[in-house]
Formats: sequence, C-alpha cells, structure tokens
Amino acid sequence: MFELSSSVGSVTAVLQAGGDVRTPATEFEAIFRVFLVLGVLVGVVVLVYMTYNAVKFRAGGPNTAEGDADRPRLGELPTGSGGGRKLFLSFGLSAVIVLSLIAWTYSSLLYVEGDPPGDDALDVEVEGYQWGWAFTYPNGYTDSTLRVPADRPVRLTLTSRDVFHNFGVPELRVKADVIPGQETDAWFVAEEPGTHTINCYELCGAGHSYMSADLVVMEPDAYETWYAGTDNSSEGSEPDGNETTSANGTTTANATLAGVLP
Ligand SMILES: [Cu+2]
Repeated sequence: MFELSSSVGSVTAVLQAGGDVRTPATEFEAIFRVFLVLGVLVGVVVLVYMTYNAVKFRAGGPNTAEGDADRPRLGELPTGSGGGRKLFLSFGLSAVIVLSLIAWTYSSLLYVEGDPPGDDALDVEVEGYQWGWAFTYPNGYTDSTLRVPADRPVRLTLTSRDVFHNFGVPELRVKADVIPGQETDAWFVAEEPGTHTINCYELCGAGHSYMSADLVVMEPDAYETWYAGTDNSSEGSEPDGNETTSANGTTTANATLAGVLP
C-alpha cells in the first residue's frame, strides 16, 4: 500500500515539477526519477524485511527453540492462511504498478517521438558526414555550428552524406540515428542560453572522435538578429570532406585525418 501511494506521489510531484512545457529533457528526467525512487523503495523494503527475518530467526535465537511445534517437516506443503488473500493482493498490486509504469513510460516516449508542441518550431536540416556536421536553415543558409533560440522547439531532419552516424546532445536528451538515403527526425527545446557540444555516437571511421560541433543557444532576440544577417549561402568553413574539427579547431587533428582520407 505504502509503495503504491508513494509512487503515485512521486509521479505527480515530478509531473508538476516539469512545468507547463514538456520537452524530451523533462520527459526523460521524469522517467529517470520515478524509476530511481521506485527502485530504491523496493530495494529498501526487500533488504529491510530480509534482514529483519534473518535476525529474528537466527540460529540459537529465541525463535529457533528446539521442539517448536509449528516447524514444518520435510515434504510438508505450507497451507497458508486467509485463502491466498496476501498472495492475490501482492500480485495484484505489483501488476497494477508495473502496468501503469509501462503505460506512462510508453506515452512519454510517444510524446517525444511525435511532433514538437505548438506551431512555431524552428526547422533545421542536419547532414552528417565523415567527419562533421552541416546545418541548413529554412532560408538555405548552411553552417557548421548549430545556432538556435532559447525556449523554442527545434525540429531536426537528419540524414547522412556517407555512412551511419548518430547525432546526440546529452544535456538536451536528444539523440537520433543519421543514416544515408534516409531521413530521421528529432526535436528539443533548449531552455537557457549557452553552448552545448554535439557529438557523433556511432563509430564512423578514423575521425569519429573528432566529429563534434557546437550547439549555441541564443537569446531569442539575438538569434533573430543573427538569422536576419544570414543569406542562402554557406559559411566559409562549410565542409568539403577534409575539415573535421571546426568546432574545436584542433588543426593537428585535421592534418592527421587528412592523411587517412582516400
Ligand atoms: Cu559519425
């Protein structure tokens, strides 16, 4: 009983803490917290009950006196009491908790997999290549740094120029396969201005470890000003396959990688 009420309590607390904007980050955070709380709770109950019984029925203790009349004999089946009510209750309760968790988690995942809320999402096309990222905005401008406004959903359409890659920004809980000849999508909301690192999470060749880019989250006004200044051309450092580390600018790595390119 106490497990059920605390789990319901923590679910509601987490959902309320998420505020009114549900983003992939808040969804995954909620799933993580609920499973952490429930896991700890079940673990503590099991360990405490086990320790209690181990101490109570320890060898030589008051509950193990010789000649105990209630002690079962070898081969004797326990008859139990209460017509299996305890068993039914524990199985029933567990089933309710497990099924609710499955339903709730699955609905969260469907929400994350679906379209971003509202109709003001920024659309950016992402192309992964060996070894870097190219971001194309609605006006056709292409850049190797992803700039987005804070507090506004960003919808990414991802594809690859060559081999399998995987686009990921751990802080924003966004991760998506990047596959040649195929388009995948993902979305996120970056609530605060700042800089995050985009990495490739699919081993894709010698330059895989250097396949990173910056995600710059800007104040909405600053973003609009920057975006108005872009045209449908490409930034100077737009990749031609030999540039791999524009994000962190390690030229030695560039030179090394240029040597392994066909
Ligand atoms: Cu890659």
